[in-house]
Amino acid sequence: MAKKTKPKASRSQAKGSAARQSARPGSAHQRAYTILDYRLEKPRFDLRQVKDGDTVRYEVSGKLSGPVPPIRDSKYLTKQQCIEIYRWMLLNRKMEAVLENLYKQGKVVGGVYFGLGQEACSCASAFALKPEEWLGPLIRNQGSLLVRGFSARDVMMQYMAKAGSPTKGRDASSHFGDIHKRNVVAPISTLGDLIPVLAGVALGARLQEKNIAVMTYIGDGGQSTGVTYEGLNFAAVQNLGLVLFVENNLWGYSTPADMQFRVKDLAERAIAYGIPGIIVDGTDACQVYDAAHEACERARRGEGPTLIEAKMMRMKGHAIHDAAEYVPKPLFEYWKKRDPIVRFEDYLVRVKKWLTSEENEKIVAGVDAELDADREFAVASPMPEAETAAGGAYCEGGCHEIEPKYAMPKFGTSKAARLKRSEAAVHLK
Ligand SMILES: Cc1ncc(C[n+]2csc(CCOP(=O)(O)OP(=O)(O)O)c2C)c(N)n1
Ligand SMILES: [Mg+2]
Repeated sequence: MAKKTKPKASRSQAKGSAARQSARPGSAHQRAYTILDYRLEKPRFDLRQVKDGDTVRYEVSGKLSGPVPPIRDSKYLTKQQCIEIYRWMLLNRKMEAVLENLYKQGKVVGGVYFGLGQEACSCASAFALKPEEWLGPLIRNQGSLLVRGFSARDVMMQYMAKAGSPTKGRDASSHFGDIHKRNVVAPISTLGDLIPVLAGVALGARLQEKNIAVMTYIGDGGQSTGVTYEGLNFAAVQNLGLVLFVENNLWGYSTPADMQFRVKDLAERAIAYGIPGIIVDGTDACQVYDAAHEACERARRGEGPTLIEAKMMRMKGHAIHDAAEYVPKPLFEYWKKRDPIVRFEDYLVRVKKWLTSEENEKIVAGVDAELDADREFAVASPMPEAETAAGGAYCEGGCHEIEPKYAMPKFGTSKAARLKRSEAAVHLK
């Protein structure tokens, strides 16, 4: 006789009972996790995909008319530092306007990428790093490059593939860094790949008994890649000082964020890695800085990685060729009112009175003058000589010497150091 087995619960029944268990308030089966949310406003709208004949379009509904939130006072930034970040943001935006013009004049080789609306995220995040720490920017983080010491001239010459550009005309967009002076890892186009690389930089520093902060970025689209998981998980289990900004700008090419993930906020993903997750308004430089600073301080204390989700909107298309027609107009109107530079200017001039109108005008004029000089220099500078075309793409004996910055672990003989050594042996097995 066949043995009678208890019928298994169907998938939906099992799901239902688990849901009931976790829904019981105060139940021992319920766990709570904390996601810090620094925002002063939580946008509430939904995007719907609507079929329109043979094509699809997106419609937005929800609360799009609320008042614009104020800038949140920073817990750490001084008046002077706020003004400095504001200037970087202006330079970032105005430099991109120059790039757009250079493209339209046919002077750019290839496309141009913009971080319009994301200047606070790029500039205030990179501002939290110390010079000896490391940054791995993405294509939209041209503001981060400026903060790390590249000039607008470098960026312009790079887009125009000039002989004097950071890659000497070998690349015509963002694939440049500086491993000698500015500690910038060149962006890698395969999305997510910078994360394990930056984790590796932090690991290298730890082998030198240094806890440093390393920072990189990933978009709302790119965060779905496998290597994002692998890199961040590696950083988490190794307790590496990675500060990962998830730039949720609502679009990945023409795919809305709602079609990229099912969690409410991407910061929730931090829970699965066992690391802190924080949400900031990516259009508020003070919030971005404070979250970045706290994450860098954790990193410097050897407490491991932090995931910071910065919410904002990509205010242009993916690149210059993309008019972003698929973005519903009310979304642009909503985010335009939350412009990071206009609001920061208002905060510095009218709310805090840290800048007079005259001082502000002087800053703007200074940025314009710097960009005029850089544009003139970049446009007038030569293209690479044709006969050099074959060189420099690969390392040819000495053309491109990479000196190791990090040597073998320098462990001392103290008990604490011996402990560290045995810990490292376990970590590195
Ligand atoms: C692994 C990988 N898949 C696809 C691409 C092609 N690609 C380049 S940018 C992009 C969209 C990225 O969107 P998101 O991560 O949200 O960044 P955003 O452009 O909004 O800053 C895609 C799919 C890529 N570069 N790498
Ligand atoms: Mg995106």
